[in-house]
Amino acid sequence: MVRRRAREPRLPGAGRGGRPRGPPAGLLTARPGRRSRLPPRVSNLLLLAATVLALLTGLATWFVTTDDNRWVVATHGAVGLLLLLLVPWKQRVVRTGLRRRRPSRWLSLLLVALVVVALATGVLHATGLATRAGGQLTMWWHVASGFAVAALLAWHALARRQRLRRTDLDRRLALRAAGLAIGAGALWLATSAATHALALPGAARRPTGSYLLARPRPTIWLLDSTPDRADADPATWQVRVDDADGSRDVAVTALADSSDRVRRTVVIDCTSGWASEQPWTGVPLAALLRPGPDDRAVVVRSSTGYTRRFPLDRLDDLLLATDMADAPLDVALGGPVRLVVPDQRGFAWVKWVVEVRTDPGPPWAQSPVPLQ
Ligand code: HEM
Ligand SMILES: Nc1nc2c(c(=O)[nH]1)N[C@H]1C(S)=C(S)[C@@H](COP(=O)(O)O)O[C@H]1N2
Ligand SMILES: [Mo]
Repeated sequence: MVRRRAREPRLPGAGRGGRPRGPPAGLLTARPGRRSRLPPRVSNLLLLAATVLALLTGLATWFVTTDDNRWVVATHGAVGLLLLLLVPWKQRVVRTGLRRRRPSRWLSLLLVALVVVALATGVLHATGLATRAGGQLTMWWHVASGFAVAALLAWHALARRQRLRRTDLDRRLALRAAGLAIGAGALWLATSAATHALALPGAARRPTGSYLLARPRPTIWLLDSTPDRADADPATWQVRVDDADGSRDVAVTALADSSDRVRRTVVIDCTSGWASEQPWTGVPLAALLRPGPDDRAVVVRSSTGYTRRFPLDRLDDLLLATDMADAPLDVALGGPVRLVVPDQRGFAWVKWVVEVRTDPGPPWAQSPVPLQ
C-alpha cells in the first residue's frame, strides 16, 4: 500500500488533515476522459469497513433462529458479496504495495487468500454447490476462515494504518458507497434467484442458512471433548440439582422413570451450517427446580465444564433429555443426558449435563458465545 502521507511536505496553514484547503483531491487528480478514481486510502478504508461489517453480521447470524430474523442472514450474505465488488479497487493498491517487498507482505497475501476462502466457502454453502470439504462442513471452514481474517485484519490495519482526510468525505464517496450497497444487494438477489431457479440444494436452507440433516451431527464447540464412552454410563450418571430446597443428586435412571417426562419435537441448529428436527424426551427443568425469591437465572453445566445460563422464565421450555427419536442418547450426542433449548442455536444445548442450579445473577452474565 502506498504511504503517501509520510512523504508529503507539511504546508503552512495545513490543518491536521495535512492538506491545504482548496479543491478536493479528485478534481486535481482526475484524468480527463476517465472516471475519477477514489484515492487508495479511501478504497482501503472502504474495504476494511466492509470486511468488519461482514464479520459482525456473520456473528449476528448466530443469534438468528426464526423466520422473522432471516434478513440478518441475508444482510450478511450481501455484505459478504460486497467484498467481491471491492476487489478490482484493491488490485492497484496491492500491486503497488508488493513492489515495496516488505517482509510482512506474505502475511498480507495470506490475508487476501483467507478472504478469498471466506468468500468462496460462503457462496458454496449458500448455493449448496459444495456443503462439505475436507471432513468438515463448508460452513465450518467459512467461520474458521472468517475468524482468521479478523485476526490478520487487525494486524494489517494497524501495521498499514491510514488516516482519511477531511476532503475524502465528499459527495463522490457517498455516491460510491450508495452504489456499492445497491450492487451488493443486487448480487445477493441474483445468487438467491439463481439458487432457486436452478433448484440447487441451497434453495432448501433454513432461515439461519443451515441444511436439515436426518440426524444431528456430533459437534464440539471449540476445544471441548467428548467424554469416554465408559464414563458416560446411564446406569450411574447423576445430575446435581441445587435450588431453594438445597442440593441433591438426581440419577439419570430416575429421570428416565419420571412421571414428568414429555416428548417434544424441536430443531437443533448448529452454527456450523447443519440442523436437525428430532423428537426429544426428558424432564422440563420446571419439574426439577424450585427457584428462591432472589434467583434470576438457571445455570446448566456439563461434565466437561461447558456451562450456559438461561432466564428463569425458560424453565418450562428447557428439557433435560435422555432420549432422542425414542432411543437413549448416544454419548456423541450428549448422552446420558443433555439440554434441549428451543429457539437457541446448538451451542446452548449443553451436552453431558452434571449440574443444574438456580442462581441470583442475571441470565445475561455470560459470554454471548461459549469460550470453551
Ligand atoms: C471476511 C469475512 C467474511 C466474508 C467475506 C463472508 C462472506 C460470505 C458470503 C459471500 C456468503 C454467501 C452469501 C450468498 O451467496 O448468499 C456468506 C454466507 C454466510 N456467512 Fe459469511 N463471510 C464472512 C465471515 C463470516 C463469519 C465470521 C460468520 C459467522 C460467525 C459467517 C456466517 C455466514 C453464514 C451463516 C452464511 C450463510 C448465509 C446463507 O446461507 O444465506 N460469515 N458469507
Ligand atoms: N458440553 C458440551 N456441550 C455442547 C457442545 C460442546 O462442545 N460441549 N457443543 C455444542 C454445539 S456447538 C452444538 S451444535 C451441539 C451439538 O450437538 P450434537 O453433538 O448432539 O449434534 O451441542 C452443544 N453442546
Ligand atoms: Mo454448534
